[in-house]
Amino acid sequence: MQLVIGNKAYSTWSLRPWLVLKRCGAAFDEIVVPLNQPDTAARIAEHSPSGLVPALKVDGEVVWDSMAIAVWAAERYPEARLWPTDAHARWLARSAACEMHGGFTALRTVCSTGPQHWMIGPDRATAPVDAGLEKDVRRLVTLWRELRARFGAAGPYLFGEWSVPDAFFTPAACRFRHFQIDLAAHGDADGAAQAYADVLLAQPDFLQWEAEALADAGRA
Ligand SMILES: N[C@@H](CCC(=O)N[C@@H](CS)C(=O)NCC(=O)O)C(=O)O
Repeated sequence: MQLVIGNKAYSTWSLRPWLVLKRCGAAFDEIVVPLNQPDTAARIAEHSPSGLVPALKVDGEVVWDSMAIAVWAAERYPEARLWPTDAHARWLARSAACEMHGGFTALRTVCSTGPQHWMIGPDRATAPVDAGLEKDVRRLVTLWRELRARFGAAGPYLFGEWSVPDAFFTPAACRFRHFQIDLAAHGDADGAAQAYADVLLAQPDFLQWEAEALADAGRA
């Protein structure tokens, strides 16, 4: 089984299924395609029908798109409990992960970096907080606070134990940290959303990704 990903310093989409597969204890090799290079598109096209990474090569098929890989993994590794076991929690976990997967365009465009910079590691920057970014940050803060308050009793993650939404929200936590977004200024009155973001950024698999990203980028 091979996971085709972009280089770890840049590819937040690749981070998500990588975290999911790690959580499953899956044995997989990485095929890393450096992004922002003249031959990037051609190299991705060797593996992925969509022309995008991530893609998972398994059992003679290619499963592409980060969410499709997470869904595949939940089927293949049911013992990993990638979605919450409680039905109501599971419905909302899927809604939250899909909302992140398909939305938050302002967050992803305003809080974005050029090819010489990345959101992993100690670098910090600022972003202009326009109306679109304000709306996205406030929505994420609200969502995280509500789900943590309702389902978070069993652990520090969004639904208590780690589940797929945590993979999909880890890049948002990276953006908040890198661009120094003060969640308290966007509705996080008692710091519950910030505490959740901190948990995502301290998760051991994420720390491994971050260390490898910095090493790849010559910053270790
Ligand atoms: N919806 C896709 C988005 C994937 C995506 O946009 N990947 C970017 C890299 S992070 C990509 O492959 N870009 C092509 C390129 O850089 O040439 C997913 O969830 O997997």
